[in-house]
Amino acid sequence: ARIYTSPYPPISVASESLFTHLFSVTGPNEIGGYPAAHPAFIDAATGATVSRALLKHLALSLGYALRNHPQLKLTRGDTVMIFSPNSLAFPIALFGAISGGLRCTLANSAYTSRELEHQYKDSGAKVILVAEDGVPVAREMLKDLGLAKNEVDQRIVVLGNGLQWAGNRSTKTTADLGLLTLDELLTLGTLPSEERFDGADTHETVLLCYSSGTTGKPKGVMTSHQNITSVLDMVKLVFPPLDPGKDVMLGVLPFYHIYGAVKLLNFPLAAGIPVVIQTKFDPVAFCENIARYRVTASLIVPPILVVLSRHPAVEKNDLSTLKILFSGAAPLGAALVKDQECFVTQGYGLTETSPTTHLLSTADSDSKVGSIGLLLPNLEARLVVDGEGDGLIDAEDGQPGELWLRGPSIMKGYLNNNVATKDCITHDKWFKTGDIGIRDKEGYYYIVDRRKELIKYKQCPNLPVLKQVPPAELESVLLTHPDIADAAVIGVYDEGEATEYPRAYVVPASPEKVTTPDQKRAFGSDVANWIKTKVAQHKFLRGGVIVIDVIPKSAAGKILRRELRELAKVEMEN
Ligand code: 4UW
Repeated sequence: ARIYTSPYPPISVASESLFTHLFSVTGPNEIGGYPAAHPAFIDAATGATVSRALLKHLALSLGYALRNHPQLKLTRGDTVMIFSPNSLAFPIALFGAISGGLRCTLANSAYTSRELEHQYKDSGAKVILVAEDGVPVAREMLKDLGLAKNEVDQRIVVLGNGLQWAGNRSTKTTADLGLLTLDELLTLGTLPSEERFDGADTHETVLLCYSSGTTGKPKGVMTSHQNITSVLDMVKLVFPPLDPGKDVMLGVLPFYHIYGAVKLLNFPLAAGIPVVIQTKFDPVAFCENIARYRVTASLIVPPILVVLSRHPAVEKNDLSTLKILFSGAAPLGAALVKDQECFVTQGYGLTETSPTTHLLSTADSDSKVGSIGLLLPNLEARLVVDGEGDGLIDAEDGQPGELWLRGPSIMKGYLNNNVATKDCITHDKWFKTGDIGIRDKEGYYYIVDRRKELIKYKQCPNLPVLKQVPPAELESVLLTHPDIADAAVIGVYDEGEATEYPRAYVVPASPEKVTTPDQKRAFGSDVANWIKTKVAQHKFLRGGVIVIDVIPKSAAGKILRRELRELAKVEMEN
């Protein structure tokens, strides 16, 4: 085998819990290596600020309530779900649960109750910490699970916006819904110290993000304390130098996705950098916040850059403090990068790799445009051409192969799903990313293609993240439509918007009624409208619904998506 190692010196892997790693007292008035009074999170809209010391205190208070409130009484290893858009309350909820030795499963804040139900059930969550707007969805979900009304209400904690805890204690932040609230829970007491995870305990799961992997149905990715503490130390070594006194990050990507959860909630805390929290992407607010808070760095996804590169707000605001934009989660076009005035560099990773495995350092961002950079310390990589048979074949230098990775930040596996885990982690611990990569002579990696079928959709301009749309899920919904006999979904790429759109090919149940182009168009738009009542916004069939005679399938019954993609290409060209 041709095994590539990282060019960086190895770091020593921590053997303490994530909470201890981030929040232990390291000196007089110092938490986690930086001044306790230093801001940790700032609410962009109001300027309300939570210091490192206050965050620790609030976390230990929530940890106390989750463990001791008579209605909750959670014990170590229990799972709590966080269902909220970005707000100051999010880090309090996350680190509160973690301080009490609990696992957190983070749910997409746009989920419908049907989508939420799968994750709630599969993760075995016992309590849902939910933003006020999400309460009806949470209630509906718990009711659908068969819980009685009083049981439903006992499982819910309303998060509010967290502002009350950032200085303004007189503001009541949540309506009275007859439910437990974060504000109330934070007043009950404080854990004397966080739950300890030492030595082998650090392999216990702390985070359960849901990722669709290759098969469509979202799976719980078991991320351990050690997965996260090692990735934090690995990234810190390679990340451009940050100055805790000066640098400020703007956090706009959703915290529920692994990219936001680790790189915006954990990493800046570990590096002593405050994060200004913006609830959702909007180009005007984004630029105004950079100017107002003298932001020096932000994490983005490629479609954000597309919006910024043609938006007047960029000229109207003083963005001179901004030094670096980090892009990730999807391919970044070189032309787009060369257009920008600040450094745009990229990272690569997956939910399953906690997430960052590659980073392009700012020094190389000009000469290696388009590269995801070098392999982070402590990681090994292979590029496998044929990973199916007994005799694995590794790609020659400079040739494409499926990227396999090994190291301390690879997930433990998928929750409740050994089959899927075995499919992607080999007996000798290699994780198969499903992405096709190339490594150049100097050790820089490039992602050229994706083996997997997931559609990565970016809803411009309001939601910044590239969301995963699993075709298999949309297909199964389409097949419940009485007038549809068969269906297949693929992503069609729109270069201008830097996003894929989900497109469905459908076979009508009564094809004789759908023959003229007008009938086909009408049938397609009826289906596209119908799907809007069934799934979250980001899964709408924005790439269109096309009537087709038969869905191409392999002998084994697998949809031949490649053929559909070819078809789509021809259709787009005409
Ligand atoms: N170029 C091309 C990229 C890239 C990419 C990811 O939703 P998930 O599971 O996870 C993510 C994680 C993104 C991320 C992690 C760490 C990091 O530092 C960073 O940038 C600063 C971003 O999106 O989807 C994983 C899939 O997303 C694709 C790839 O197909 C991968 O399997 N992907 N990053 N730079 N494609």
